[in-house]
Amino acid sequence: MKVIAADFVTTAVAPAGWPPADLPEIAFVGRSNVGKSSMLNKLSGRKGIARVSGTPGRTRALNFFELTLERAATKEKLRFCDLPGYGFAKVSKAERAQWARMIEGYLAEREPLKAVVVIIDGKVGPTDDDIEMLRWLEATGRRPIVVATKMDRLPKAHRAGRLRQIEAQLQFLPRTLIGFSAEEGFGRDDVWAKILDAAHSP
Ligand SMILES: Nc1nc2c(ncn2[C@@H]2O[C@H](COP(=O)(O)OP(=O)(O)OP(=O)(O)O)[C@@H](O)[C@H]2O)c(=O)[nH]1
Ligand SMILES: [Mg+2]
Repeated sequence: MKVIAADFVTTAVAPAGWPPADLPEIAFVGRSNVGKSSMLNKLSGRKGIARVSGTPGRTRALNFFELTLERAATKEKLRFCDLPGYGFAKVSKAERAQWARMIEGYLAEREPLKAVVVIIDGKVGPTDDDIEMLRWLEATGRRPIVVATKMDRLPKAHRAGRLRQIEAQLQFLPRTLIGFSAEEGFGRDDVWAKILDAAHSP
């Protein structure tokens, strides 16, 4: 599978700004600064398509990207949505509530949304916010693809054990956890396999 094109489409703060519902869509959610934009860049094979910030809480709107893939000589398109990070402490309660409305509104209502990639920090492990998000997705019937990122921050010999440990913490989810690193590039094929699986499901 090759990504032959990846382009930023639009930014939206309200449903009126969402692109037309004409392509399978995959959303990326996670704690602020967890590495959502970096993962999106890595999956796209484009360095700067989604902005990577050193300042947590920079992405404050929904950002949509369109990708064209080539597999076995056939082309297909899908769309990614990079969501604002949750759990960022340095914002007012009102602002946080507004973010929650924007994110939950999209996740609950977006018709072509096929899967939600929930990104967890592999070193930190699942936070209360992560668990709340996963339970909320289960309750709304959305399919989560759970990925532990920044795995490069752990010594190689500890990585597999750490993944099993996080899986045990997420026992309420009947899913396998994927280990990922935007820095080292591993996990990319596993995440893509899950994304394509979801994109092709009815
Ligand atoms: N070591 C390491 N650092 C990473 C990895 N992924 C992201 N980072 C770093 O983590 C920081 C945040 O990355 P972003 O991709 O901007 O995170 P985000 O979740 O999009 O952040 P917000 O949009 O602000 O919520 C940056 O300094 C990245 O370089 C990774 O796999 N390994
Ligand atoms: Mg971001």
